[in-house]
Amino acid sequence: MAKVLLINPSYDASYGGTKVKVVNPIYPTLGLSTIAATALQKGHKVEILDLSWRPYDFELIRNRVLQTKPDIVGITATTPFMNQLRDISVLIKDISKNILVIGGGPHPSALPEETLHETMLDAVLIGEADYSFCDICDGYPLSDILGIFYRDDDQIFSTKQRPLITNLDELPMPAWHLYNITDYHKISRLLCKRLPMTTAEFSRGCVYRCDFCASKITMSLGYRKKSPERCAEEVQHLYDLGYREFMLADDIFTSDQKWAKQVCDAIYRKNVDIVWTCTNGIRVESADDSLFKSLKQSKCYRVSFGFESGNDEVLKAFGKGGRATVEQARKAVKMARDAGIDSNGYFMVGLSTDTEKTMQETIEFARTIPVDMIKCSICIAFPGTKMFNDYIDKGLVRSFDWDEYMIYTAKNLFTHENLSFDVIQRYMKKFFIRCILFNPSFIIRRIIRGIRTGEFFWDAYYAIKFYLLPTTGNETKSNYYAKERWPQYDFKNRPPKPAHYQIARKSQPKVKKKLNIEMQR
Ligand code: B12
Ligand code: SF4
Repeated sequence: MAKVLLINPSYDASYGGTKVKVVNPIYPTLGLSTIAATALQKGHKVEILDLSWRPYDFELIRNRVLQTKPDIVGITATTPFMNQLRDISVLIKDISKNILVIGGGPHPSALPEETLHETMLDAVLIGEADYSFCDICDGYPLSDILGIFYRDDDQIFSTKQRPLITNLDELPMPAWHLYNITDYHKISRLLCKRLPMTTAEFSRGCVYRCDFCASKITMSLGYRKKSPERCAEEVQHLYDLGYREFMLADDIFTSDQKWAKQVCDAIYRKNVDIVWTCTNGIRVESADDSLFKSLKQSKCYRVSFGFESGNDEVLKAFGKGGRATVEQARKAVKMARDAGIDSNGYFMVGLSTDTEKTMQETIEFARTIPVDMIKCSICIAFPGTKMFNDYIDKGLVRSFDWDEYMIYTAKNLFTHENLSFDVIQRYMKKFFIRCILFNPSFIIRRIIRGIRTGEFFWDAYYAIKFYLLPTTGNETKSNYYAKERWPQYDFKNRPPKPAHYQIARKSQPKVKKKLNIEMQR
C-alpha cells in the first residue's frame, strides 16, 4: 500500500495585503479530498497538508515529508500557486529522488507539458483525476494510466484522455476527515455564518464557454450531476464530521432547475442543522422564484451571481450574452431578495472587449444593483481559458512568471487590446470607491442587514479593515526554497498550446515504467 502526502499551496501571496483579504477563503480544498477518497478506498494511507491559511513555509513542508515518509507526494495548483508547486517539487526531490511527485488541478491540466518542463514532477494528471490518481497509488506503470503526461528520462509522454466519470454517485464521499477541522475557524465571517465551514460539490462541469473561464480544463464541457439523495447524504456526512456550513463549488448548480429543486428538497428532508451558500457565481437567467424558495428552505442563505459586466455587448462578446443580460440580472437579484436569500455579485474589469466606457457602465450598474455583497476583480487571462489562448496567438501575453498572475496585484501580464493595465487598475479602484466605500445605498442596506442578522459588529470590524487596506498593488512575496534551481521553460520562444490539442497529437508511449524507480533528469 502506498503512503501519500497531498499538498495544497499557501494562498497568502494571492490575496496579499489587498482589500480582498477581508474575504480570504479558508476551507478544505475539495480537489484533494476527492482524490484522497478513492485512494483511501483502495487501502492506501493518505494525509493532506493544507498551507492555504498560512504563509508559504518550505521548512514546514520538509519536516512533514521527513515525518510522513511518503512514497507519493501530490500537489495541486491554480496558476498563482504554480511557483510554489515548482519549488515544492525541487524540495521533495532533494529529500529523496524515490518519492514520486505528481501534479494536478487547473494549471498543470491546462499546461501539462510545460508544467513538466518547469518542475521536477514525475507526472501531471489531467483534469478529473479521482481514478487516475488511484491508479498511481496502486502502482500501475505511468504509461498504462489514462489522462496523464509523464517524463521518462528527458522525454515527455502522454497517454490517451481518460473518459469522464459518468455516474458521480459511484465516487466515495470526499475525505473531508483528513483536514484538521479546527483549522477552519479562520475564515472571514463575511463569507460564512457558522464555523467550521467546508466545500462540497453536487455536480461537475458547465455547458457555457465564457472566454475568461478555465473550468472546462478540469471538468470538461457538459454537465454531470449526483443524485439528490447522494447530495443529501453528503450534507449529513459533513454535519456528522462537525462542519456547520458548506459552500457549493458547482459552476452552474441552478441551471437544471428541476434537479436543483430535488436536491434542495432532499436536503430539507434530511433536516440537518447545516447552512450553505452557492458561492461560485450562478447564472442570472437560471434564477427562478420557486427554486429560490426551495434553496431557502434547505438552509441556503446566499447565492452569488456572476454578473461580470454592466454592458450587454461585453457579456455577449465573452460568451455569456443571450439571456444573461443586465436586465435579467436585476430580476434575479429581486427574486433572491423576495425569497429572503442574500445575494453576492461578482464583477470584472478588463474583460476582453472592455473599454473605459463599458467599465464605467459596469461600475454604475454595480452601484445600483441591490446586492448584499460585491466583489470586483481584474480579468486575467489564466492558462486554460480561451482568452489566454487568444492572447498567446496574438502575442499579447507579456509574462509567464506565475507569481504575477495575482488578480489583485497584477501589473503587466498581457497587453489588453483596448486598455493599459494602469487604466484597468484605476477602474478597479474606482469600483471599490463608488460601489462600496462611497455608496450610501449599499452601506445602508448592509447596516440594516447587519442589525437584522446580528452580524453588525462583524461588518463594522471588516469595514475598518477593508477601508485601511489598499485596493491593488500591495504584493506579498513567497520566500522560496530553491528558486535558482527551478527548471525553466522557454515560453517566449515556445508559446504554450492548449492541453487538449497536445493530447490529440501525441503518439501513445511505448516505454513502461514502474512505481518508485529513480527519475533521471
Ligand atoms: C472552489 C474554487 C475555489 C476555491 C477553492 C480553490 C481550490 N483549489 O479548490 C477558492 C475560493 C479558494 C478559489 C480561489 C481561487 N480560484 Co478558484 N475555483 C474554484 C472552483 C469554482 C471549483 C473547484 C473545485 O473545488 N472543484 C471540485 C473539485 C473536485 O475539482 P478540482 O478542484 O478541479 O479537482 C479535480 C481535478 O482538478 C484533479 N486535481 C485537483 N488537484 C489535484 C492534485 C493532484 C496531485 C492530482 C493528481 C489531481 C488533482 O482531481 C480532482 C478530482 O477530479 C473552480 C472552477 C471549477 N469548476 O473547477 C475555480 C478555479 C479552480 N479557480 C480559479 C482561480 C483563477 C482561482 C483564483 C486564482 C482566483 C484568485 N483569487 O486569484 C483563486 C486561487 C486561490 C486563492 N485563494 O488565491 C480558476 C483556475 C484557473 C487556473 N488556470 O488556475 C478556476 C478553474 C475558475 C475558472 N472559472 O477559471 N477557487
Ligand atoms: S464562468 Fe461560469 S458559466 Fe461561464 S463558462 Fe465558466 S463556469 Fe460556465
